[in-house]
Amino acid sequence: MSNSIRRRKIALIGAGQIGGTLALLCGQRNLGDVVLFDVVEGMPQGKALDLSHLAPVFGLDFKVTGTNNIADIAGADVCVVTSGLPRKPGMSRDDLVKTNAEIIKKVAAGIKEHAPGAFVIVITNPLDAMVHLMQKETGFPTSHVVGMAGVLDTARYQAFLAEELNVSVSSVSAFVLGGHGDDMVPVRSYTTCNGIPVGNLIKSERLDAIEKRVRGAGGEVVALLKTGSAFYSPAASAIQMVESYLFDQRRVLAAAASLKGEYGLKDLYIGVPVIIGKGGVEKVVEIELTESEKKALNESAGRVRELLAII
Ligand code: TXD
Repeated sequence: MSNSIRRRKIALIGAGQIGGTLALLCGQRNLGDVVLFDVVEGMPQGKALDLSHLAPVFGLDFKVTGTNNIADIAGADVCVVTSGLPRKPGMSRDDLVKTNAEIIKKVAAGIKEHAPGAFVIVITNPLDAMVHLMQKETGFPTSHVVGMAGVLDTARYQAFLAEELNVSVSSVSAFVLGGHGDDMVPVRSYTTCNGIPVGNLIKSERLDAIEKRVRGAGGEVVALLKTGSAFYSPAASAIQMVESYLFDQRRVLAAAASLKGEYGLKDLYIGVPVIIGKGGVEKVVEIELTESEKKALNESAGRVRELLAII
């Protein structure tokens, strides 16, 4: 019986801006072999070939293939789904719902057929509705279908706070919960600078402005790029979730998870603190929220339900 560890297989469904960046990060962090799938003829194959030329430069021995055949994801341990259209300036994430819902249904059928044991991380917007749809369409356990947004929104909150305090980003611990939309909930009461509550360090009106910028950070990048949305930070955020699963790290991360009564919400995917380990989303962590935070989370849940009604 060989005791060598089987190399993991990571399927990236969507080989666009985020998908391509994910492939690079998977290689750089030696997470396993990568399959890039996309419907655009030749594009995933071109990115895979380019990445195979990068490998020797950094001494990376990861196999990366590009394909237009969904069957090539067979046996993937992890599927990261970015398939769909990104926003253009002036568009809301919600404007994507109908188009991307159809794409997610197609992708879900492919994952269900070819990678039934995979841990599925959905990135496609509008995130909370798309991850809910992915779980319904695949029928996978809710532990194995999760949405990436909270890690990104939390990182944006950390970045702005670290800049404000002129400290290392590693000294800021934060949480952003709720839907991945303008109503997301930066949880100030659990946000600290090395254990010191940020409310003790930054004036309330400055924190209000920073939290408003967090809610609008995606749109700020879209307005500057004009031809797409953020991709480096979303990719990095998803990699943190992939690693927590593959290496059974049991990190506590903000992620769009299925609620079954936690926070008074059920049959809904929304951003909450979760523990991700080898069992996928192993636990939803319930934290005490202030009355205003509870109200904001419920309002955010209401927005997600409105999106689900459209689908
Ligand atoms: O935090 C978050 N969750 C968000 C998510 C952060 C940033 C971006 N957010 C959303 O991710 C964005 O609004 C989009 O819905 C997705 C992907 O963003 P990306 O910037 O990677 O978009 P691209 O570059 O357009 O890539 C999408 C690819 C593109 O190459 C299409 O050809 C492909 O998706 N696509 C498909 N792939 C597979 N299968 C099907 N059916 C398909 N349809 C399109």
